[in-house]
Amino acid sequence: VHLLDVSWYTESMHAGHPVEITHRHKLQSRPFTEVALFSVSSYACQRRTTLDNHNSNLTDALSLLAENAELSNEDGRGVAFRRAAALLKALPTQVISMSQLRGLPCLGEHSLRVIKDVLENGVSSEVESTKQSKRYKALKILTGIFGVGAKTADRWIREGIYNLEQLRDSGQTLNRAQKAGLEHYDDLNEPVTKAEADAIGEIVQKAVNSVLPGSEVALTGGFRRGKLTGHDVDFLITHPEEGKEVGLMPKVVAWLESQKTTRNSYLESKDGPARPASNMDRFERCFSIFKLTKRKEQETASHKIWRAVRVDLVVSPISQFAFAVLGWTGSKLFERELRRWAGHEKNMSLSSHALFDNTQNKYLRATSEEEIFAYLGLEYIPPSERNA
Ligand code: DCT
Ligand code: MG
Repeated sequence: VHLLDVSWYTESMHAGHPVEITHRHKLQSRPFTEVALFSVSSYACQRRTTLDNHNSNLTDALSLLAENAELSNEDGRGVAFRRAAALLKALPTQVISMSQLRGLPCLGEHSLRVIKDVLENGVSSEVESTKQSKRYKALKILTGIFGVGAKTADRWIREGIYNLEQLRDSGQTLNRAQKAGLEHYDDLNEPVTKAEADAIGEIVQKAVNSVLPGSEVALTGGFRRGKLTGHDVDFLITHPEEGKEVGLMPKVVAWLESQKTTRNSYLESKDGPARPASNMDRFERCFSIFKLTKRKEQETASHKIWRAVRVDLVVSPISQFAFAVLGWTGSKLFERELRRWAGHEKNMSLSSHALFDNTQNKYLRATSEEEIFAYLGLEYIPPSERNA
């Protein structure tokens, strides 16, 4: 495995930010029982959430219900479950009794019901019935296709399509991304490892250096937060001289495509699935499928010597780079909470491009994530503690 030469990234990951225990954790001793009480901030961006989750039995249940809500276009419900799960991820110990949760924020009635069920019965009946439901199973299978979102999957289900075989037989017209998604279905649903992410990082670095020397590549997304696997690999590209990055993406894509006969990669999709709404769509962004050569020991019985991996490339001008790094590092909930904090508590608007102070009526410039947290009046949270 080759290591990526992205020194600024390594620096910011190892800059020695102290890991503080922010959750005051009291143990109340009573006869025969010990109940831990927690005090936790209500915004996820005020908390330190590592990958060390002591309540995965509860967070798995809530995350599944969140996913089901999101796939059913019930975003409000989805966020409520996500917030509840994120709060539990930030607790320093395992919850064993409902009484420990008294007074905690983010836990709505519905989430508390699910938690109670899991604590008392080991599983949540709602989660179990959701998992078994024909609709949920179909939504999972169909949205597992690159380029297929909840809306498309829902339409197909209403037309009686519940699995890949039925989709193939249905004669539905698929766009280019969806065709690729179907073709590489198994590969793309296989988690990407850190080693594979690093190997892809090297390819991206090479591509970028070839078309514009001096450009910088930063790993973002889950891998920057220290995750060991992901559903894709996210990169942010910039150049230290403002303006040099203009038009960079098509050149990088062309370079990657030109290498298709070599060991590395070809870009399957330049435009990918529907562009995301919201503040994410102004970047030069590229969803792609890389063809990653497997190492000898990874070759399977099928003797396939490569696998498909989803890669997300974003180009940012250097003046916006700190905001882009912050915005693309995630987690999704952490980002959502940062924007909510900015708006509700600070009268500011945060995006992956900029921070606007509505009170002073001006943009606030920043060259580091630390500065942005400072503007927002938040304690700096390093990437490894943004796993909300
Ligand atoms: N992002 C966001 N809001 C979205 C989508 C993405 O803020 N609706 C940001 C945060 C994470 C980053 O973009 C990359 O997105 P994903 O790859 O979907 O997330 P991830 O944390 O990298 O998850 P995974 O490890 O599964 O790739
Ligand atoms: Mg990712």
